Amino acid sequence: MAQLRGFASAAAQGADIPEVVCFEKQSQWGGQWNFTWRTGMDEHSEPVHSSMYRHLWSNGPKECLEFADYSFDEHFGRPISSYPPRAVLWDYINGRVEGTGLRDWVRFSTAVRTVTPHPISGFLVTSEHLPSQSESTEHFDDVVVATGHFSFPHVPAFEGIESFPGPVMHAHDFRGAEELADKDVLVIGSSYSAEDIGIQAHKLGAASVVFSYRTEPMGFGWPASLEEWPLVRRFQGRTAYFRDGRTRGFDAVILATGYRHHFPFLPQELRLRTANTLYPDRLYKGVAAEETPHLYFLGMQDQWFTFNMFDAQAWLVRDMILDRFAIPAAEVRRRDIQRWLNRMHAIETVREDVEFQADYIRDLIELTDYPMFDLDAVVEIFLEWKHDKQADILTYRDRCYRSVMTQTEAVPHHTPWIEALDDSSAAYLSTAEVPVA
Ligand code: FAD
Ligand code: NA7
Repeated sequence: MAQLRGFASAAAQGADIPEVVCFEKQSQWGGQWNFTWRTGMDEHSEPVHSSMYRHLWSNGPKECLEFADYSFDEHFGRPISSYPPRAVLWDYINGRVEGTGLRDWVRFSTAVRTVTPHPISGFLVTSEHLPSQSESTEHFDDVVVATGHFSFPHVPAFEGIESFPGPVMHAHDFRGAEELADKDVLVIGSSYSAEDIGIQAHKLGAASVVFSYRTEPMGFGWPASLEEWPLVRRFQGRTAYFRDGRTRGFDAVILATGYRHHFPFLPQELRLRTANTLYPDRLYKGVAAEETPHLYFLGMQDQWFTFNMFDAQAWLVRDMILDRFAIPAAEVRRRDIQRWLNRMHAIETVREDVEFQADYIRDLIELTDYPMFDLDAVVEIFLEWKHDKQADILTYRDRCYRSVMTQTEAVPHHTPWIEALDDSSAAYLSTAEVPVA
């Protein structure tokens, strides 16, 4: 959606843009934010893309992801809270592009099957229109891969887990915590998914949650029924045996063990191979395949920033495709990539981590006409957010921040997050009307 918007914005300023075709395997746009009740396979027997769950709310302040060319004020017409539920964020990203004609550029319900370098130039792209099962192969000069990297789960095995009698699922298949009420839940992993699924389970009445960490505990001040234990060594029936010698019985196991960058439609040599990191190697400016001209990737980084970072990337990729930005020689590209990798490897603090991504985005925006915004102010919001979570993991979503785009102060949601069970857009937006100052 960022890439489409980037091209549309150049066209609106009179640029001659190429034909743009977007293949989207779902019948709606919005990627992860396009929630589905399905797990496993979709209606066309394709792997389900979205990993989001019914009661997911933004896990970071919306002030950190706001588009620089389309503010929350512009979309909602009044201040809203800082942590909207997913339906409200979908509405925001949809609002920027809906009604602008961009849907005509998208072939919905169409999955890309293969992308093959053409012997002379460009790529041959084979796609399948899923409802009709009709396949077509077309030539494109440039290919932008924007398929996300939180859809194909990383699912490690644990000795004896096959004897566990209750539900065992990866976070990708988690759709809601209702069934965890009164249950003793084991969540393996110690990152965003573990944290949020654990507190969702608590919110919806789980009797207890044990988080099991491999490297580091998350270290929040958890309520009494939530605890962090070291890694599980093995299971025997419903009993888990932990590294520190403790044992405990559970009713459900959730593997919040992360995702894999997975590009089944690319030939082996074109696939991006990386862990979930701030600067995947072999991407010039974090977007252009180092060894394959005209192949680009968006959003492949580990993410503090999201929507506005995708914009910064999309605008630069657009300008690379339009030849407004000349991609330099191989040695220059390698030096630039290496400089970022060296800096990433030297990161020691959370502040340095966030500042790294802010500086990366600044570097991109300075190369295009995407509106520059106060990235330093956003870094401070991220650090405040970290602090708020540390202070109270159950109330951080009730905090409010000021937009760096419009200076509008968010307003508290009518219901504290822990009590808010109806997170539909209608319920969320049913607050008293407060006009934007
Ligand atoms: P995606 O949103 O994953 O979109 C990729 C698109 O590519 C999908 O529409 C998919 O159908 C399509 N596609 C994939 N393969 C093919 C194919 N072969 N052919 C055609 N189409 C294909 N970010 C935040 O800012 N705040 C949050 O609170 C937040 N919470 C998150 C919670 C969860 C559980 C997850 C998984 C992610 C969360 N994120 C959050 C990060 C989220 O991934 C980004 O906000 C954003 O969705 C990434 O956008 P994307 O376009 O890169 O990828
Ligand atoms: P992340 O952030 O990639 O984290 C994956 C977690 O899984 C991390 O704590 C890992 O531990 C842990 N992990 C991975 N493999 C194992 C094994 N074998 N055993 C135990 N623990 C393991 O993924 P998330 O799903 O939390 O977050 C991804 C996005 O989804 C994020 O942007 C959110 O907004 C939603 P480690 O610390 O590496 O030892």
